[in-house]
Amino acid sequence: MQSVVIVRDRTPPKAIGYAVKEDEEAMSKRRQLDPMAPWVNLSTTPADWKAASPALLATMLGELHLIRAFEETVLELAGEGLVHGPAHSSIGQEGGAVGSIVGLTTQDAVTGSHRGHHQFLAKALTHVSNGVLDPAALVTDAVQVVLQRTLAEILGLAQGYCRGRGGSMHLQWFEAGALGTNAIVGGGVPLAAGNAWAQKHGGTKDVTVAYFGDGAMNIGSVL
Ligand SMILES: Cc1ncc(C[n+]2csc(CCOP(=O)(O)OP(=O)(O)O)c2C)c(N)n1
Repeated sequence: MQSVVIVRDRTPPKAIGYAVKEDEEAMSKRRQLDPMAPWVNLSTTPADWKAASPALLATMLGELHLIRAFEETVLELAGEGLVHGPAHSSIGQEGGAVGSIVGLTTQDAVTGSHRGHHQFLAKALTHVSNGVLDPAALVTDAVQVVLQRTLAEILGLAQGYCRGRGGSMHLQWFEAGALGTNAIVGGGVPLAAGNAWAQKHGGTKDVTVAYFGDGAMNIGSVL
């Protein structure tokens, strides 16, 4: 798929209703921009849903519920003034994180930026559950530890994955393949590229997934 990105394009002066000379008009040039890396849009089909195993769908539903409840709790605590630092909630974006992470192995890696609770949790939960959750008994001991340590990190407490020194924007657990979120818009992309390079040159088939918001699109480290 070809995608065209028009950056801060201006409406041609004529179109907004005042006269310009021919040479002024000639100053406006258009050049088609095509990303060097292939971009694809991935969407599901009815056949995908038919082929998806009930166990996979149950696991996805379980992760979605856990992350949603977690984010609601973070917002509640932030509202009470108990988060001493930022709380960049990812509420409403759980689906993208779970859908893209549930199929990853522990050796696969993820990076994120300032808004990454959902990606971090999806990776950590997939790691401790080996990608299988039972919605009827969601909070196993291992899941409880992930939720508690992640919340502790956001609250700046010592139980956190980074001993509470990172907070909401710095969630990292190497053992789970969560290489780290960080405060730089688009900042996870070069880290992911470096890790993917190492994976490739290590002869593995592992992948690294980087997440970024639309605000990061024109940051130099992303495109
Ligand atoms: C390099 C850099 N520039 C500016 C900021 C300040 N900043 C923090 S969040 C943000 C908006 C990011 O938008 P987007 O990437 O779309 O993510 P969203 O917050 O909308 O999920 C900006 C500009 C920053 N953290 N890093």
